[in-house]
Amino acid sequence: MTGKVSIGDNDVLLVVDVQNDFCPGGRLAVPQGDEVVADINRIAGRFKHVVLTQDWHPAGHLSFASSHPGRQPFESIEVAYGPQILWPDHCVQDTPGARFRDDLHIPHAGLVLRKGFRPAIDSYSAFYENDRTTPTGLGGYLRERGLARVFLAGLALDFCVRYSAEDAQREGFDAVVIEDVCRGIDVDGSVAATRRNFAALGVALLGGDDVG
Ligand code: VGL
Ligand code: ZN
Repeated sequence: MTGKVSIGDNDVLLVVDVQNDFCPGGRLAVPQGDEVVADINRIAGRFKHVVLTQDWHPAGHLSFASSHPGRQPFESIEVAYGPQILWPDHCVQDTPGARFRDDLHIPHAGLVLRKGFRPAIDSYSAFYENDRTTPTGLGGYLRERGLARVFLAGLALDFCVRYSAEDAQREGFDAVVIEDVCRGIDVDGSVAATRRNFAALGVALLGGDDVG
């Protein structure tokens, strides 16, 4: 997708996990994660409909390496629903790291969707948890609101943005990732895998300057 895209009443901006722990100084810092905040604020101003997602784990969450003695962050293990990457403790409910960045300023956002709050299931996608069957309810919300095209921005490109965009597309929405307002973690080639999957599924990529 190139050139100016005009944003209308059936479009929604999904702002993914712009939280302290995913920015420099945080527990699971995404390199340059803080750089996207000002641009996201600006782009959000173009949208009538904005949804914020918030990674929101209980202490001792299954996705934390610290919950698995002898395991290290960024290793992968098998859990009940399949492979799961282990992370440093991050976005623990009601801690400063789980808060949105102070400079994120989108007062007109209509929904804050929390995810990853079940102790034994991680959730990268804003639509389905990592067991790939537990819905968050976001699909129903968007459909009921008549929102058809889902633009995505935020952190991390290769995890929560990726899985949210893929699920949006699979659920029959048109997913558009605004690539320059995302940053990736890149675990074992996950950024390259993200680009391959976007191409295979028809997830569109766009620059922030193209959002008119
Ligand atoms: C995320 C890893 C673990 C993300 C969340 O927001 O991309 N990544 N939890
Ligand atoms: Zn998480």
